Amino acid sequence: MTGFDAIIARDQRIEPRDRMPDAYRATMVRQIAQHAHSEIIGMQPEGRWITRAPSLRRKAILLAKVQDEAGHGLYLYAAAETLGADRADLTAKLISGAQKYSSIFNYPSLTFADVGVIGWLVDGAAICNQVPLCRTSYGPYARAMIRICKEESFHQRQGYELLMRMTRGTPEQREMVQEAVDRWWWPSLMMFGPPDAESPNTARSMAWKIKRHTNDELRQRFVDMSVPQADALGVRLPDPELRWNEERGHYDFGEVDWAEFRRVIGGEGPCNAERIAVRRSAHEEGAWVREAAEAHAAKRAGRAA
Ligand code: BYC
Repeated sequence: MTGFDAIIARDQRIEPRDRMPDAYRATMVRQIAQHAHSEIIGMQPEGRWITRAPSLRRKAILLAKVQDEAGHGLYLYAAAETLGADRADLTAKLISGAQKYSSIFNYPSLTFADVGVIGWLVDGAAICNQVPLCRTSYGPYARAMIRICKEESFHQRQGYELLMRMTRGTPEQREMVQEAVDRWWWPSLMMFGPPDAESPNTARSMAWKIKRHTNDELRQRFVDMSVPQADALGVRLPDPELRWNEERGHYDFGEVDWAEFRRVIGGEGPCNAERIAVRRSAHEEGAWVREAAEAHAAKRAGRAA
């Protein structure tokens, strides 16, 4: 065994100059681009709360978090470029709907409690999914994920800390948290992707060590992790079938509404059109910045020559 297969078998990393099957390259570009797009679109639901955060401290924390997400998007676009992808082309594919981003960001953030619940559940699910990606087989993606995961843990803790404050506050604040948990729980479970039996990419991505666990394995890990956290907060997870299964050593949980998942990734979620419209207008209104940066780079290159 030589080349690509040997590197994978030895559990080493594939680097940009290594030979790799075209399908591996295409899968990596698809996953990294979707991931980058998710970070960028993911700035929107929370970003709208920056001006309305209830204190200077909460504003500063939220601003830092949303800025981190922009940074994650940029590391990931840079990782996709090492595979030959073109950043402008990736942005065009996001805006035209040719490439996906995570389903979760097509749900609205209706109250300030959503900021806490997004941190706790959405970033919690993201960490569960992304920690194993620190050992993914493509080197630049794995290295980007190490830094991203460190920042994601800060995001998750800020969400949990906000919820601890709110659940120890007034009855109205506790109700607001519960209502947000009711809305975000099921969409958070959808973040792990379709059930294994309906996941066209899992088997091959596991063989190539891009994915280290299946969608269902990670979803179960997230449920097991979240139940004690919900108890500690004093909130109820909106699933009547949720109960500890002594034999399996895991929590059993109800069936995700997969028809809703398919609708949301098919473009019919509550906020798909708005998310893309905002991204499109930011891109168009930012054209002068890109042109100015290019003119500046050309001038410096001219001077250096
Ligand atoms: N939403 O065969 P499957 C964040 C697609 S950012 C939309 O199982 P795979 C954060 C899937 O891509 C969170 N699409 O695919 C940011 C595939 O598409 P194609 C983003 C989904 O790739 C800001 C098709 O359905 N995280 O954390 O083996 C603030 C079939 O699925 C979804 C990442 O991107 C979904 N939920 O596994 C806060 C992590 N699920 O082939 C937080 C990296 C599936 O039709 N990605 N699809 O184009 C992954 O780990 C894997 O790509 C997935 C899916 C587990 C998501």
